[in-house]
Parts: sequence; structure tokens; C-alpha cells
Amino acid sequence: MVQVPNGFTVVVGLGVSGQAICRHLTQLGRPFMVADTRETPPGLEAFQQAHPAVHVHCGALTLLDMRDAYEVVVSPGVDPYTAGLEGLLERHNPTTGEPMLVGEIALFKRAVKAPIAAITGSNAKSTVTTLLGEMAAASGIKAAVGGNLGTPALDLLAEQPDAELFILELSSFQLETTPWLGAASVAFLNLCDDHLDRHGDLAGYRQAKQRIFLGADHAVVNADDDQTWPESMLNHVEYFSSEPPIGQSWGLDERQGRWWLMHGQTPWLAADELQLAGRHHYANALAALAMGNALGFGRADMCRALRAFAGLPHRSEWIADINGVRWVNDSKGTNVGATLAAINGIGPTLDGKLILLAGGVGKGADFTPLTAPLAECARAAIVFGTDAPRLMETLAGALPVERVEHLTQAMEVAFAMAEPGDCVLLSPACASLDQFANYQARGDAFRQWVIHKRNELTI
Ligand code: UMA
Ligand code: ADP
Repeated sequence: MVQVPNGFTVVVGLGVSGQAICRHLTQLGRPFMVADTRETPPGLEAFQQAHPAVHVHCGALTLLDMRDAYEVVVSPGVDPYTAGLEGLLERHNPTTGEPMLVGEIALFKRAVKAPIAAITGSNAKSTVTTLLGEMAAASGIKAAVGGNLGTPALDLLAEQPDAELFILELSSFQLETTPWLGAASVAFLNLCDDHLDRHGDLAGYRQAKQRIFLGADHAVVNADDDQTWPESMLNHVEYFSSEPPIGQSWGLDERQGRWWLMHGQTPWLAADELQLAGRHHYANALAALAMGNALGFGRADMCRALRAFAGLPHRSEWIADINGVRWVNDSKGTNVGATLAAINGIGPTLDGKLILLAGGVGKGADFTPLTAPLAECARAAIVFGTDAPRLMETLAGALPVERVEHLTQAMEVAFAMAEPGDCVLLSPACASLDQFANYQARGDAFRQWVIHKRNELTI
């Protein structure tokens, strides 16, 4: 048994978040040690060189006696119910009044002075977070943008101490270990099956996300998805929808043949002025507008930012047309909801058909919702990776399905099968970690293959 020294904080996980936590604790002058359940976590050597005095425990957490610890701060990827951490979430820290086990955002909240805007949901978090950041910049507000996306929250605090607003993308993992957020404005965008391997079921996953509302002054939720509505009483809740607005909510409506982003009965911006396409993106824009409006951003500034925003890579990103076939990279489509949005956004716009490339780690999700839209607009699905058998079993009755080992083989099959007017869409509905370092690496592999193929054929 390794004894945690009296009054020491235990930082669990030596990844991006864990290292930000260590930097923060160093800056506060608080004694800490690090634990990681991997025997040799990546980055260990560099960390030990930079912090020779910090003890790092590698291996099972059950080998640590944490009774004298000040608190335990876990990285988002660490399940707070991992063996060795039992009871810590329920026990209270006599000094902080918070649970003995917290995450990075709890430390961030204790230290931050400026207001917080926070965004969660199964999908579109990064898009809405980035959009709100662009809107803040256009309005002349000094905002720091990060969290689950980009720079960890604690690093933002250190790097941009004079920020007037912190705009954070927060995952269910981060919210699960946040006792109190007290944000100026929050958004819960949507909910679909994701991370069920960690949260047990949809109810557990939703419960973690509901924590975003704790102490919020203003909340934006999805009128079309009642799972996003707050369970607790909040004074100021606004709704957005991809349908016409009701009362003073935010919605989409047609006026003289054009679709408009509306606030109540007031048209704010014509949807065709956006570079983002598809109703799901209009809904994202409305959620960002509702938050920005509550935070005091200027309407004209926000609309300018919206017009200029071209979208993020790996999210329904057009790569190239080859022989009249469109190739689209939606590698960030890591759950069924995101893939559905991509199919429904692209499918109806095609002269031809969709060819869906899907597969990887399904995280326990049910793929059934994909069958009906695919049956309507897809030529075939080509499945790969760990959950290929489950995808095949679910989709096979609805459309032709072919199984291969790897993404590049799926692309070869799609290339041979596609007809002019078709779109080959990588939107895996699964995490990438069985075959790639992350979703970016998967999207990059797709992009490289497509560019190489296009160049090969044009030489
Ligand atoms: N570790 C353990 N035991 C475990 C699990 C992990 O010791 O049971 C250790 C690993 O060995 C590794 C470290 O913890 O050394 C990794 O920690 P982590 O998995 O929390 O990852 P970080 O590198 O700290 O990155 C985390 C988020 N990762 C996850 O939530 C899985 C990053 O989100 C986030 O950007 C970063 O903190 C900064 O806030 C990534 C993500 O995939 C992008 N998020 C999920 C998503 O968007 O779907 C939620
Ligand atoms: P997150 O950070 O929540 O993963 P992203 O903005 O990175 O969100 O988008 C993730 C995936 O969700 C992408 O595949 C994107 O095409 C898809 N998506 C974007 N907007 C929506 C929406 N409103 N509903 C469902 N899926 C969406």
C-alpha cells in the first residue's frame, strides 16, 4: 500500500487535463501527487523530468491509501467509480465543503472571477462553443474559449487571466465531477446515446449533463428534445428549435420563400446567408444566438460572426469531388445522433445516393435509428472496426451492407461502387480508438486518401 501524504491532493490521470491540474496546483503552491492506472502512461518521462519532486503512482488505484488526502481530482476519462475511488464522491471535504472527489472544472470554478458560459449536449458542443467565441470576438468581448475542446479550462485561466468571459465546452465526464458551476449562461443542446459504457444508461448520461444547470442565471435548451430541459427550477430558460418559434423562443421559419433564423416573430438572419448548411446547423446557430443575446452581445456583431463561420474540420466537411462523387468527412460523427444529423442534412440534397462509411467502437449504442433514413437515401453502408458485426446485423435488413477490416478498404469499396451524384460520407457513429489515435487521425486518413486519389486521377 502506498500512503498518500497527509494533506496532499491526488491528481488521477496524467493526460491533457491531469497536466493542467498539476500546473494549477503548482501555481497555488498546493502539495500533490499523481496517480495513473496505466503502468507507463504516455508523457510520464517528460512529466517526471519537469516535476522531479512529484511522486507518480502508476498502476491500480486500490494500492493507494487515500485516507489522509486533501482531495482527489480526477481527469475526465477516469470513471469516478473506478476501484480504489469508492465512496469518495459521497464523502465531503471539510475544508472545501465539496465532495472528496472532484474534476478539473471544480478547481476552475473556485479560481475564476469572470463569468462562465458553458455548452453541453451529445452533439454540436464544439460548433456552438466556437461560434459563441466568434460572436464574442465580433462584439469586442475578450473571451477565452476551451474546455473539452482545445485548451483545458485551467490552462485558459492561466493563459488569459484578463478574459472577460470564459466560454467552455463541457462533456458529461467533466460535469459528473463538477459540484457547482454557477454559469452566467448555459446550453444543453441535445441528447442521444453516447458514452453509455461509462454512464450505464441514457438516464445516467443525462443526469451528468443536467449538472450544467446548477446555479445557472440563464439556460438555453432544445424545444425539440425534452431530455435537454432542466429538471430543477430555473428563472430564465429560453428554447431554440428547428421549427417555427413559439412565443419569444428561437426558431426557423419561412418568409417569402426564404428560411430565416427567428427570435419570436422577428427574422434575424436568412439561413442562406450562412456558410453552414442543414437544419441541424441552423439550430446550432440559434442556440449560440440565444446565449450571445443573453450575454449582451450585439445582434449585428453576432450575425456578422455567423455569416463568416465556415464550420470546423471533421464535421460534415467537404473534401473533394471525384468523378462527380462528393467525399465528405464527418469523422466527429462519433455517435448515432451525429450520424443521423449528417445523413438527414446531406441525403436529401443529393441527385444520387449516399454511401455511408461507419464503424469503430460503438460505446454500447443502439444503431437502429440509422436504418430508416439510410433505407431512404443510401446506396450502401460499408462497415469496419470493432462494432462492424453489430452495425451489419442492425443495418442489413434495410440496405446493402459490406463489411471490411479498415477504413481505407471501406474507401476502396465505396470508390468502386459510387455513381456520379453520390456522396461518400464518413460518419462512423462510433469512436475511433480501436484503429486510430483519435477522430482527427481518422478524418485525416480519410482526407489524405481522397486527396491522393483525386491527384492520381487528375495527373
Ligand atoms: N487514465 C487512468 N485511468 C483511467 C482512464 C484514464 O489513469 O481509467 C489516465 C490515462 O492513462 C491517461 C490519462 O488518464 O494518462 C488520460 O486522461 P483523460 O482520458 O481524461 O484524457 P485527457 O488527455 O486528460 O483529456 C481530457 C478529455 N478526454 C476525455 O474526456 C476522454 C479531453 O476531451 C479534453 O479535451 C481534455 O481532458 C481537456 O479538458 C477529449 C474527448 O474525447 C477531446 N472528450 C470526450 C468527447 O468529446 O466525446 C468526452
Ligand atoms: P461535439 O463537440 O458535441 O462532439 P461537434 O460540433 O464537434 O460537437 O459535432 C459533432 C458531430 O455532431 C459532427 O459529426 C456534426 O456533424 C454533428 N452535429 C452538428 N450539429 C448537430 C446537431 N444539431 N445535432 C446532431 N448532430 C450534430
